[in-house]
Amino acid sequence: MATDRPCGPNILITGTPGTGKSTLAEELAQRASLNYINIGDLAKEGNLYEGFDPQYNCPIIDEDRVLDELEDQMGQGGNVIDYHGCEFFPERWFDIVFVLRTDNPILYTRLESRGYNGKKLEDNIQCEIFQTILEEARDSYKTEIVHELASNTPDDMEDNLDKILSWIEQWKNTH
Ligand code: DAT
Repeated sequence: MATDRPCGPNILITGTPGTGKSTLAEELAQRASLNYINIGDLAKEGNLYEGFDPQYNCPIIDEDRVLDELEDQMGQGGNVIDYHGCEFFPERWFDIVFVLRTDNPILYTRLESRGYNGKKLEDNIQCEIFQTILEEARDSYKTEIVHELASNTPDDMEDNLDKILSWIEQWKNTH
């Protein structure tokens, strides 16, 4: 993680797994010179886990320790956070929240090619059908800072990058 932190907004990129969060957030952070933070990777590197979920065959993130780990850095701004959930972060952390959305057949293919199958695949597809993450974001942050972005095609990705980069420029002009 970078120690020489740039000033700038804190941006949350969230959405169902496979919607394109990491691809978008990494590219965004690079183009805007912000810090990219993938919560899954952070937990893995710091072993910030509190157990194991046998149903999904994956470790359970210790949310309190993740928050402690990030508090100082978030206070300084200039971070792009990438995570498939959003309700456990403090509301004050984020200047803007983007929820990526992908049409079901496209998401299904992406998750299948990632090796998801059975319940894990079905649950993630259901999560997108019921727009669970979008609802979670709207419940957790002021509605005016929550934006839904289509993430089906490479053109969508470029459009989304352009939109977010121009929002960052505006933010910088007013802060
Ligand atoms: P996430 O971080 O949400 O799990 P990802 O960034 O790993 O998703 O993307 C999953 C796959 O989909 C990966 O192969 C890249 C591809 N992808 C992501 N966004 C896309 C888009 N807008 N158009 C086409 N492919 C996309």
